[in-house]
Amino acid sequence: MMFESLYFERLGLDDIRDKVVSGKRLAIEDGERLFACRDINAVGILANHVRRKLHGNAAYYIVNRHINYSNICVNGCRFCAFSRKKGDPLAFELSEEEILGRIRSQGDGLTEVHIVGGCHPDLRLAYFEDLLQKIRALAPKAFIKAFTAVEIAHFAKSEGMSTAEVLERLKAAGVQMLPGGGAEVFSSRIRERLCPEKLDARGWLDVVRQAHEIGIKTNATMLYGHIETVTERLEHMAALRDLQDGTGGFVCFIPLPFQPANTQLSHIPPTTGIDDLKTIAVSRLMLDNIPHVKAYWVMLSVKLAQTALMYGADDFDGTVVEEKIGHMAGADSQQGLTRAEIERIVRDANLEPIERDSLFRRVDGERGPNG
Ligand code: V47
Ligand code: SF4
Repeated sequence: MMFESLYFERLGLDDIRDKVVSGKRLAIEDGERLFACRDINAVGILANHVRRKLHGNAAYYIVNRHINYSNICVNGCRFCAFSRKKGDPLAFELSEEEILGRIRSQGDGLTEVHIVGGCHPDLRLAYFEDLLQKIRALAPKAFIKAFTAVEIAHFAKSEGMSTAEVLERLKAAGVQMLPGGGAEVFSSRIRERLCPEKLDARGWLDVVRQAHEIGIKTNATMLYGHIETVTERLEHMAALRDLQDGTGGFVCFIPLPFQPANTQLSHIPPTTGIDDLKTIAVSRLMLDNIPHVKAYWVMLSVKLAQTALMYGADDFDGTVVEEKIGHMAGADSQQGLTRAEIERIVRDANLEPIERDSLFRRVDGERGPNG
């Protein structure tokens, strides 16, 4: 049996195997050794063991729709192909009617709306409060997951308010959860080089902590595959794990492979499948207190995301419908998947597709236009 200690002993990973089997926390140095291991299946077996212990045969997905309200952004992150300055021919800003129309077109079966945009120089908090109330009225059953910690900090700055106050206002207007974007890699070395204008690591973690403290759960991402080291990836995971020990507010971790096309880093080659699988697997093993790891098919490709369900991931994200951030940077996945397509992909991995809501509670799906 592959899980026998001899196999791991030969790879010099028997102590890590023992820690994983007995549920002991892995150190950054353990993560470095897993990344250095040349046998992807050994790392995958360990991650799959944890994944199965937590979630059995289930693989989760959600009927959701992404809405990027605007790509106008005051920041200029070097890894971003999505953002534009105001006045640029490729800048866009959806009108309120366009946003509501996108939600209306999904019908009743929509479980989640995922709303994010750039740090827009003039859209005010009151505009979003009004928009959220209209979305709530239009789709009362849909969970509203909106605005990354970076957008929250941007609203606070432009309104002259504290981030805690912005979070309270948005919560009152209908925001139920924050997506995990904007975390990138916490290393200040990386942030200074790639996104110096963006909210720093401490700021990101503070906003997320405040959200957790007022009962708003969040996700957390990690953008990898550019100029970061493996240790910087692991330090990023350790910072999330530390915060999670205190708040318990993270629902899902999402490793995002960097898509280089049309960015200022287009000379960097895309990640390889082995690095993607290893990153998913090591995330599952390091983040012992975050319940879910997402294989985000938009960035990973549908085929690799399916494979990742065997390497530690338990969530396939969702129907998505329309996606700009990855696709403007060259992601060659389709725009959306139907419920039937996701179920076929999951079943073909010998797993049971479970439709979930944003907090991973089971949904007994009514068939909407996506299904
Ligand atoms: O914050 C920007 C990243 C994020 C690129 O919480 C890029 O459920 C790859 O956060 N290549 C947005 N990534 C996506 C995101 C997300 C997606 C799906 C689900 C959830 C969730 C969150 O995309 C940004 C940034 O970190 N990003 N440019 C790029 N070229
Ligand atoms: Fe703006 Fe976000 Fe793109 Fe950075 S990643 S430039 S903050 S839209």
